[in-house]
Amino acid sequence: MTDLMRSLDGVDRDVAEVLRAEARRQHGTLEMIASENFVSPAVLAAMGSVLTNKYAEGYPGKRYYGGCEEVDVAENLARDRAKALFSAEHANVQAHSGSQANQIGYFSFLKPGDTIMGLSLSHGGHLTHGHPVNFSGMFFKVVAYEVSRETKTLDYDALRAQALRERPKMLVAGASAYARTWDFARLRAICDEAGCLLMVDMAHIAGLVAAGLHPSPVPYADVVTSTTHKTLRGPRGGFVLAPARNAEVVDKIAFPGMQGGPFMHIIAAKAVCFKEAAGDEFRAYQKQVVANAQTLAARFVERGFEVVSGGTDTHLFLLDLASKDLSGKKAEAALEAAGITVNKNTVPFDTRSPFVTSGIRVGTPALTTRGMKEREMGRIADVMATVLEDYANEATIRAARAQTRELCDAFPLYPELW
Ligand code: DSN
Repeated sequence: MTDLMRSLDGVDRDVAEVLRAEARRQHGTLEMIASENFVSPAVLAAMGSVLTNKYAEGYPGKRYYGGCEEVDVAENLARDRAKALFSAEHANVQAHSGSQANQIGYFSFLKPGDTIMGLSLSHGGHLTHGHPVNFSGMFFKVVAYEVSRETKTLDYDALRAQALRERPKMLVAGASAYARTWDFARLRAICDEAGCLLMVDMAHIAGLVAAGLHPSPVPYADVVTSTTHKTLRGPRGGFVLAPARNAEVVDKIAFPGMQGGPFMHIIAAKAVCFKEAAGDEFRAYQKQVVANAQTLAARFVERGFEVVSGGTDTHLFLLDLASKDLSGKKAEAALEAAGITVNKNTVPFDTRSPFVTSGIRVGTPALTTRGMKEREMGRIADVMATVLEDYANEATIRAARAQTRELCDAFPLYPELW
């Protein structure tokens, strides 16, 4: 047990037990939610640090509070490392989350009532890209683009025609459930033709971009937003990158426009994450993430499942279970009982509601962090396929659970925290 856990135990055994139980759950299940990952002990240490005590509204060297000399060092490290990692002219590392990074991106350039054009949530987009129940859909007029019915991939010609017809003020690229490579150069050309701004939310693919395994949006976008906790494997939080010409407006909208005091402990942890992401080990990790996703997807295809768009270039893919007469909701529950955590997800042109869905989203960043490789992916795909084909059979689920437990024990996670 760590010293910090010992002191928590002394004060609040209830919460200490939640932390231990969650560490045991994370160890004992196969985490395949595409947006989740396991941070390093170094990132965890920075998050659970005395930097949480410090108010530091403003920016390094220009704060509204005294005593900021140490946290200034942390924020400068985070900013400089983010800029170097992504070859960006400017980085703002204060966004508390991906949603707030997107708020900063929008309000740096738009006024309420302006039109944005984003990928429909049910086609892989994100709530904050213009969904009616989200601030983005409440503040802005929204034109949603979709993937092609035939290929389930982006149709850039259709997207261009739509942008020229609708003339949005900003095109939003990026997704939370799209498995294929984005052509940012093409999007830039479309935006130039349509006279609109380009914002890229690279939250899902940030780790791949950092490792050079997905084209970077930085040379093309007016603003790039991201989280730090998905493929990038850092603390829960956000950041914004921009060309120098947009640095001032982005910083002003981040603070005082959108947020108050930055989370300095999280900013320090972001600095650690950016340092880790610049190393050779991280690049090898990201290559394995993609190889693992491709191995899993290929095995599902072999087993007769429909992988949306036929495969993946990234860390995730969608399984369309409609032909198996199975909803995403049932699939998620059956897999959970077998020790595999995924999320139900709509598939493009889904006929079921978002609470039921026809698909599940499958991702490999977390399993790859545990050290699992192609061999384990083949085994996991077989376990999953067997569960999905026989989800009502308790004996099948029990046998699958035994296999997933064995796999988990072979790749221990945070053993010092249980
Ligand atoms: N909800 C996250 C995801 O799971 O992709 C994105 O914010």
